[in-house]
Amino acid sequence: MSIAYTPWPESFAKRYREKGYWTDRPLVDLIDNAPQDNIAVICGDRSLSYQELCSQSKRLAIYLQDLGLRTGDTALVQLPNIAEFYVVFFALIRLGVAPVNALFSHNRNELTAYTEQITPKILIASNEHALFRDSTFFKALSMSSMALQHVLLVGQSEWSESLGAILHSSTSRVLKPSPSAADEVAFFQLSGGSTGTPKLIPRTHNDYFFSVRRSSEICHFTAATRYLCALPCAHNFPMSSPGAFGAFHVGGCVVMSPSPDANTCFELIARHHVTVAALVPPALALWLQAAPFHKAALSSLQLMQVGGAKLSESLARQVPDVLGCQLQQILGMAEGLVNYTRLDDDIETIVTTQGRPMCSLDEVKVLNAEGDEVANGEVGELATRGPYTIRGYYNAPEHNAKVFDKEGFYHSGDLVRRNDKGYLTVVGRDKDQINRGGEKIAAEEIENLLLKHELIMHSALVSMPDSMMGEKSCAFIVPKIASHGMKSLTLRKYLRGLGVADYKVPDRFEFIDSLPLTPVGKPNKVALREVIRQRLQHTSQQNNIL
Ligand code: AMP
Ligand code: DBH
Repeated sequence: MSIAYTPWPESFAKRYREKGYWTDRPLVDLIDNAPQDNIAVICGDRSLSYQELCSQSKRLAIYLQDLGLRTGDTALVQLPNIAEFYVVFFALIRLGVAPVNALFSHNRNELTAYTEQITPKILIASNEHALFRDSTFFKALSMSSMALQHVLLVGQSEWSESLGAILHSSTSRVLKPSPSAADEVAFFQLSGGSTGTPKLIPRTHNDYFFSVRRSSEICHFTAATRYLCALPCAHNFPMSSPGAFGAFHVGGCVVMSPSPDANTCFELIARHHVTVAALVPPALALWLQAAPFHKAALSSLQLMQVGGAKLSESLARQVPDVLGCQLQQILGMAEGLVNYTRLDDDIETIVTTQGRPMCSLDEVKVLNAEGDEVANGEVGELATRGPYTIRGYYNAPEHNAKVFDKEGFYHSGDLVRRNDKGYLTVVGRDKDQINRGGEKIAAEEIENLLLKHELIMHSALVSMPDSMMGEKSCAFIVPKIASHGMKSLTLRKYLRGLGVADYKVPDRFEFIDSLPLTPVGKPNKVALREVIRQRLQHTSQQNNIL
């Protein structure tokens, strides 16, 4: 059984194969074909060679096969930045079991939503996460989703099998691999989304493998590359742009960091001679502040990749001097298209644009509100299709009809300007999403949860400017009764009680009597963003006076 997804039309698939972009190989070849004695992953005091990564993932695959997992099944995985993330990923890929890799910051709300969508047979998680300290949540999840019968945990646990014990057990059995076909779904990426339920992104072996290979080439990754994985390992950026997989493809080494914190990372860079790191802009800002005191520690660093949210030109300009390495900007999306500034681009291009598409068959249109293409230099919405950009979200026909046009272009909701050389600069957004320093929040998801509160009549979540994060979130609340006595603290507690990931809990609440509306009667978010901008400005002026 294969997993249903919206395929590329035959004529496109043919072209992608003819061009050599799609090679019909399973993703597990990334590690199976690497020089087996090279170090693949460094994680704390452990280092795993490719041979160990391959054999551990085979050992786990045998175990999972014995449990009854088969091609076309799905798995829910939530792991922190540890080597086991890759062991688990490739074990599942060997069997044709497609995982959703939830972020470690995700909580009950998100894991439940993913479970409902993919009905996984197994959960693989860590006892470091509060949800898995005991069996309560897993039991509830498996009660509501009957297919979910198995659980494996990293770390000691009294109520589940231990992943570590399986990986280090011996067996004389040989795995019968059964990966899904290369043009079938290998795994699901997560979308930052703009809708009530988070949408899943089906990625095939062919399309993902290509994006990894081409990215690795653009960024000049080699067996000498030592890539620091400091962003959440399940995110598309550190996974594939070129990320850990780009390093695996060329037999390079991935150094895991538990967080993007400057001190933690600087120590790892110095100890393991890291050559490439990838960050979101707020983390970069903290590195730039800390770096002058740690120049020697950073001497091996050659390339600093920044993406996920808009990088200010002023921060960008500091990178070469302060970090002593080259900057690369990346505009990517888990749906596919990834743009890179090239390593030999002039400095102005590198600091003022977010790059150009990675390959010649990436088709990009910049569209005005009427859907017509605008001239270079003018602002419009970025729409794209290509050899690694999906043609539809998983099982979401209604939403797909809105964001994919008849020609199969994905309308990203990003407002960009394209220059004559094809480089894109992000200037804004036309989607109901807050980009909190690279972490995306779908406004509708939080608004719907707030509306379940018995004292709330209307809610609207909008972005507000923040000097560190770029954007933070502000919830405007219209209470059902005027003398409501509601406090921000109560609503934060309420949302946490619903199991919402911390980064999605609004940074600020504003209580108002009614929401301003657009002519068609929707909440006027442009007006609300202006209200909060003015209030923040007023507060900061008052603080300056005081
Ligand atoms: P996601 O849907 O979570 O994969 O997020 C992809 C979105 O992140 C893009 O559509 C952009 O809105 C945003 N994004 C990614 N990289 C950049 C960047 N370098 N500058 C501005 N926005 C970015
Ligand atoms: O924000 C993103 O989703 C992103 C950023 C940079 C991404 O998916 C990527 C590179 O591949």
